Amino acid sequence: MSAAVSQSRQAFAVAALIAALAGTAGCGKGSGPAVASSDAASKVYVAPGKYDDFYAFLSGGFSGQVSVYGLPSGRLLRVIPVFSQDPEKGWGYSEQTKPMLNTSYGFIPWDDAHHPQLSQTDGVPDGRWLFINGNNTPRVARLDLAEMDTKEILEIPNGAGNHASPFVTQNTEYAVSATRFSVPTPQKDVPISTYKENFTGQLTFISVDKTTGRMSVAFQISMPGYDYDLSHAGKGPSHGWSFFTSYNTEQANTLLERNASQNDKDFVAAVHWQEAEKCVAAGKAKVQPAKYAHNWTDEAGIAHSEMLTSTKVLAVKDCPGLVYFLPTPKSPHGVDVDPTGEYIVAGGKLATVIPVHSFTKMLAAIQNQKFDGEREGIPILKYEEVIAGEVQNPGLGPLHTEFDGQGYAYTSMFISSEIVKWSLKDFKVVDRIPVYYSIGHLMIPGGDSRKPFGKYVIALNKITKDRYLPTGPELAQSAQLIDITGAKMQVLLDFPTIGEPHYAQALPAATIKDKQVRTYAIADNKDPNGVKSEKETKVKRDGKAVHIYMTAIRSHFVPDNVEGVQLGDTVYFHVTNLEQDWDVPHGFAVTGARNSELLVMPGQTRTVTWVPDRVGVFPFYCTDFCSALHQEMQGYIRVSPAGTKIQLTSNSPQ
Ligand code: RUQ
Ligand code: CUA
Repeated sequence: MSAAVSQSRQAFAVAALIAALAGTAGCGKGSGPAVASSDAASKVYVAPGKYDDFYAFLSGGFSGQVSVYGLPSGRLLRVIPVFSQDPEKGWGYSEQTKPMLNTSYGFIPWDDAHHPQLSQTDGVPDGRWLFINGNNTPRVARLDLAEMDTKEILEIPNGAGNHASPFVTQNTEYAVSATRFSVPTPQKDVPISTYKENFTGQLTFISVDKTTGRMSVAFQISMPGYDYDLSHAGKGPSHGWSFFTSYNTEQANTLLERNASQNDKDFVAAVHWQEAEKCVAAGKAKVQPAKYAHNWTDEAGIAHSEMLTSTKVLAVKDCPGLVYFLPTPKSPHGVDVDPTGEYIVAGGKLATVIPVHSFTKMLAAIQNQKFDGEREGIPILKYEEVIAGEVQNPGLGPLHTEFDGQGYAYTSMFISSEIVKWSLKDFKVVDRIPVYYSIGHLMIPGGDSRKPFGKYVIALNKITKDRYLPTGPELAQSAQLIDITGAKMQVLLDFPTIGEPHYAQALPAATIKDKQVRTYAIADNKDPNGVKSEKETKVKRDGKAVHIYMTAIRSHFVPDNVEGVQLGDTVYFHVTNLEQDWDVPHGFAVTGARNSELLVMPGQTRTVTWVPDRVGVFPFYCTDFCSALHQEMQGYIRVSPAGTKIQLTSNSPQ
């Protein structure tokens, strides 16, 4: 099919699509129940006491967290707090974790977490780290998969809406970030109507230390003021490149639903980051002032925050060969690279076909200068020269594509609420299955890597109308587990998710199951406020600050009686959990604390701050049912009037 024909077909369909998008697109239209077949139950049944085959990491969207599920059972195993304070675990409430949520805007207790990305070695998930982006106040977090804990959060300078992130390169050389919302860079006070003159986009490459995982902003690329939406890195032959979708190449600054849907094609930006490395090494990047926070947790489990002050910015004009635009219909969203690294698949929200670009053809087109003009110094490659093919009549509203490693691609269709399976050989649709409803992302374990593990695809659905018992005005988002081992896809299971699951990642359980940390060695506890035994516990006054160095072990605190605190004091409970047994955290809470509990892992120290506001004797207790005498795990703290003669004392052995 010629590009011209495909274009006119698109033009016809687009008006209808915009109308459909504005309405109640695809939701609960009663397209018939999805009935799982009779053997579905046995395929997802994991007998009590047995483990699942896969760990799946789902983003929590506007919950700001990551949730861990077992597949195929769909059992929720854990919620890992990342960008949002989590009172269940004291995350962002304890003194040791608060600095993790620091930003150049101050302490921010929430973000919108979209795309988990497993670290990769040679293009295969290696089970070391999980990265995830914060969309609102641009940040990228790194989680350690042996502890299932957030270890680092890096704010992205010059950013706004960090959506195309963190999408790692083949050996986790970089995690990327891009501005979904172009903004004046550096920020300045200008009329919004000067968008075209004053607003720019930024692509950011964050280097990841091979051994420690430590992130730092390596360089940024200043781009035309479009909206950069999603990304994936090249792999195999296309290693060295990263691809970013853009929309609003119209550069509208108002009513984008119409004004940014004018152009027939927007762009996939192909960025040759290996070229950028050379340009940066040759001193072609400009050092610009920028203020952004870098937060990390040290070996002692204590978070630190530093404010960084500059970034290296590369202008496209100073680095020829750095970026090319691949014309792509129409307001593309996802961009996904197949396991061989040859095909670059974009999901045009308003497109009627799925365009598949060829990396080989792209290189040839660059070589032979098959350009269709340029935008702000970036050559636009001719569509016909780079396109490998178009998937015809795929459905409505293609968003994201994953791969099974068997030569097939699976694309989510938001508007027509379905997953479409098509062949990478001839780009023909071979199967489709309805999902309930309005699917965003989809995920095959390893499905964006060089070696998909296959077996299942999970539909990550936005709307669940009529699928679950109703729960007031809002219903849980949902995931649907679909078997992809046969010729026909088969729905196996629905399970509700926490927050909005945008993207997800999964890997075989064996990769990380045996690496799980069970306890922290008490002998290695390096928290300056930790103690290693009950003998070391004590209370200490330092002006108006009262420090209680306390231990917890089944089933008591030491000390458990403290007197001599007075109104006006700030009390720090430094609680060390002396247990050296797996799965025995202790909790800690005190009456009237304007704070959360602490949940202290074996061998760890956590500190909660308490400012008493009245005289009396107040209980504290363990919040995590730890033993037969858990209910006895309690104590008292006495608060006297300001200026009392009562000395600070406790019943600790010292
Ligand atoms: S984006 S579907 Cu971040 Cu597609 Cu959610
Ligand atoms: Cu310790 Cu309950």
